[in-house]
Amino acid sequence: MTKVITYGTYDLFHEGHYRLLERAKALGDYLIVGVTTEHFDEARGKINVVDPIMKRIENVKNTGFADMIVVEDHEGQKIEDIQKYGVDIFTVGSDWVGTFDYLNSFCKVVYLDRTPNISSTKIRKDNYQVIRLGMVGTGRIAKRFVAEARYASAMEVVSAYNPFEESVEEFKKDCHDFLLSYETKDYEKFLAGIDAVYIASTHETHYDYAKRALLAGKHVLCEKPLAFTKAESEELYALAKSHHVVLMEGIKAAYCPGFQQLLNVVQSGKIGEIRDVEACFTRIAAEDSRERSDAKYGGAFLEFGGNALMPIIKILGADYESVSFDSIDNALGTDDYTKVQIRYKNAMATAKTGMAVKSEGQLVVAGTKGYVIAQSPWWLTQKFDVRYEDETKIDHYEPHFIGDGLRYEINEFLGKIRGNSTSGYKLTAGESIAITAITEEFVRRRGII
Ligand code: C2G
Repeated sequence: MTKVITYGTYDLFHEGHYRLLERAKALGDYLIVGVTTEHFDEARGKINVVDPIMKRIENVKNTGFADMIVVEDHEGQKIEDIQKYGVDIFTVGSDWVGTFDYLNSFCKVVYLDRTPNISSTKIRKDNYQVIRLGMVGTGRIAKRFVAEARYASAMEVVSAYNPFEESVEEFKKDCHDFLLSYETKDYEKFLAGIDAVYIASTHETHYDYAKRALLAGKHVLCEKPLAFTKAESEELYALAKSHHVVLMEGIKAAYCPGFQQLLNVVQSGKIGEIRDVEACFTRIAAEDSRERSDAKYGGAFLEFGGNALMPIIKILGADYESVSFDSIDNALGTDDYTKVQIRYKNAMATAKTGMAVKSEGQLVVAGTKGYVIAQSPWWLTQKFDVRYEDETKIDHYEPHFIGDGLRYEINEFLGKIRGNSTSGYKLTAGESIAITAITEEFVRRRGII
């Protein structure tokens, strides 16, 4: 009996998949099909998969070609499977020619011609209306956004808005290949040409730009801080709801797979009950940078508070008893360093932010049985440990991570727009509002508003 094996994601099952399986089966007597897990796909850079694994397995099963279905969840598994199941032929589509030649030492490798003009990517593009996205602000982060947006399925960055023409000119030099139009005067005109907006302008402008976009029926992905008051934040989420559009606060770490895994570990009971969360986010910005020289809206807390507060609110919730701030200010009166202390009934938390102070960007979650530590930069959560009283016992996690993290945030935004991920559990409206409530305490105490 000749045993054949093939692997794939089989997302949005199509004729190309069907024909591949049909020919794979014809190569022998017994066909094994490996279907990838979401986790494995994410690790190999496929972050746009739509169908859940059970549906993808069901679709393969329904072809009637597979005698056995296995789940592929890690690199190196192909060799294991080939040996375990005594496979004679490994086959895959011709888009992979060369990649799997190394399997020749274990069995025969056959590349089958790929069916032309059909792919999951194409179906996603055809089925989904391409989201036309406009960016507000053309600074550093906008540049990063454009670069990462290339990995998004069926989304195009089509325009940018910035009332400061010099900034637009500067930006054009770097990104003219990608952007079609620039608007420096009429925000409503800019909104008319897009479906969604990414707001990456200065802090104090976020609320107004977001509100006008929501009122115009546009989806909004807004950099932190979303707003300066809880009431404004609530108003924005209510507007998004009543206009049936998505509003998401761009706190990147919340959408990174490693951070989600860290939360799962924390919530699994492994480190017992949580008693302390400490998160730090610092950067030494140039003295003449906006972040340091804007006497009103500059400073460490307004820049990084959202990042450092996010894990605290995610882990300990919004039901705290008190919050206090302590800052070291510069000559302009903005904070170079701010520590936020939050007291809960049975836990406490510290968020440290620095704009002219450098410290270890770590996240430590302390529990009654052990602690989780994600070393710098914790917000990308590429590595973290669980440690215990017994220092010889360490559980090390190294979740897969690609790019600079923004692509996960963009992908979540698109998923929500298309209704594939509606729960928004990664950062809920309630959590985002709770972060704004603490920001409000800060800006009120310092007389910023
Ligand atoms: N395929 C094809 N014709 C198409 C599209 C896909 O023959 N028009 C083939 C692919 O070459 C692959 C199979 O269908 O053999 C499944 O395709 P995907 O779901 O895209 O999976 P892929 O990323 O190719 O997974 O471990 C996973 C494997 O390495 C390949």
